[in-house]
Amino acid sequence: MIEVLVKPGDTIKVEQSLVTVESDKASMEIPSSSAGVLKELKVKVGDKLNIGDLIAVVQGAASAASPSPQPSPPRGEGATAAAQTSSPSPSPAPAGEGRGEGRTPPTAALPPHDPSASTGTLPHASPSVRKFARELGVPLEEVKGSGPKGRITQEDVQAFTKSVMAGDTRTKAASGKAPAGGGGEALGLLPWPKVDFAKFGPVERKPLSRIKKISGANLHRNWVMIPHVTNHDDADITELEAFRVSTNKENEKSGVKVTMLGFLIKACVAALKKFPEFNSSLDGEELVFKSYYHIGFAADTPNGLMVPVIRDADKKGVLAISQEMAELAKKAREGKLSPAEMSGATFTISSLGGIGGRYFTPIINAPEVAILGVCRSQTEPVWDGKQFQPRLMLPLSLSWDHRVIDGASAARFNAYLGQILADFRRVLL
Ligand code: CAO
Repeated sequence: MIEVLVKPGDTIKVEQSLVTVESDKASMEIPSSSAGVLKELKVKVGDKLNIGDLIAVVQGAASAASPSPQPSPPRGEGATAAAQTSSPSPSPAPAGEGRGEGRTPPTAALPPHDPSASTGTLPHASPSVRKFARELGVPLEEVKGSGPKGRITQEDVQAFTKSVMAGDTRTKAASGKAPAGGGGEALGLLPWPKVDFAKFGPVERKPLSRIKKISGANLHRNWVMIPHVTNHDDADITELEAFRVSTNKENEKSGVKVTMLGFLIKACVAALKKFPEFNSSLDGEELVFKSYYHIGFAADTPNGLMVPVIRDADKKGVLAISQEMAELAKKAREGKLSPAEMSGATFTISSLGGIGGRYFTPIINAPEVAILGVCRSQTEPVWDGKQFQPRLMLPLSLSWDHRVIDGASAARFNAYLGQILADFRRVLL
């Protein structure tokens, strides 16, 4: 068995492929003979399967009228494995799901499966045709079957592909109905390559976390829709770091620790005030300038990236900002942030300073128009006109929306930010 296509908790349809098996001559998918919620998988990648082996336990099962379907011959020949779902099972059932009470309901009395019915069932096609369609990125539910009872054949899939390539047919995805973060067909791109990774070595499949799914879709949209440019610069934070260290010593008892990010938030507010277009949003052909300064900061959590927001950062001191940041970062890591605590940002900072690196190209958090990426500071030789001086330099990477901001403004923003970080008294001016 080389691939598992379902997981416990999935709602399974009749004829839906459960696993892929491979013999030395061909690979093929094994379809489910029952519909219902998948309770338990009885097999794992690497197992050897024989005809009649139990693959999965399906609860609330409604099965096809025919006994467990034998898979159609694969492309290639000599299939050696077949399998069945929770219907007649030679294998021991799990505790509480044995053949007596508590077992998944028998399926024989349920109405026969009508393959031509469109509701609740997959398009009528053999596993090998479904695999073929998946490799090409063809949405089978949009293909008209020419076989008996509307069965979709390999020729139907080929004809559909030709028709799409010739521009005679548009897939639903290409008509703008693609799910967020879905295939590239909507952009007229080739389908995503479908690779059987297990052919090249052992693999493990894990579902994306909920946060990764949500943030991924947002990042993808922002990256595709915003013309990004990133300016890199360095700020001399030698004095500021010394001040930070002494502040932390003085405040040791208060329990509030100030990191460079606290100063950066404050410094960015000053730069946003001087360059208001960085604190704006694009709305059609208008720019919305905001008179408030809510700063988002990217927080790395076990479940993925989150962006809590420090509200009214212009009205708060660095100590208060640092304390709030620590609380919000803790909440983010515990998955306890409320939507309100993650909304309304006018500008975002993504700091990898605690981790490392030199520069990167952060993706703008729409509908904001700029984001500052910060990496780890390091002591570097800086020429002062007479000699090299050891200075602590902070790498800055500012990504900005070229529809709203020009390169010159971005360079000025970074330069001003650098001046503030080099001498924080400028914030008072
Ligand atoms: N240069 C050198 N050291 C730095 C630094 C910098 N720019 N920024 C932070 N540090 C140091 C801190 O001083 C601290 O040192 P000590 O432990 O010796 O006191 C250490 O690095 C850890 O800092 P921190 O990361 O805990 O605190 P922070 O305020 O800098 O950042 C937070 C807080 C929540 C932003 C951070 O923990 C985090 O999650 N960063 C990742 C953000 C991210 O994933 N961005 C990528 C987004 S795109 O995928």
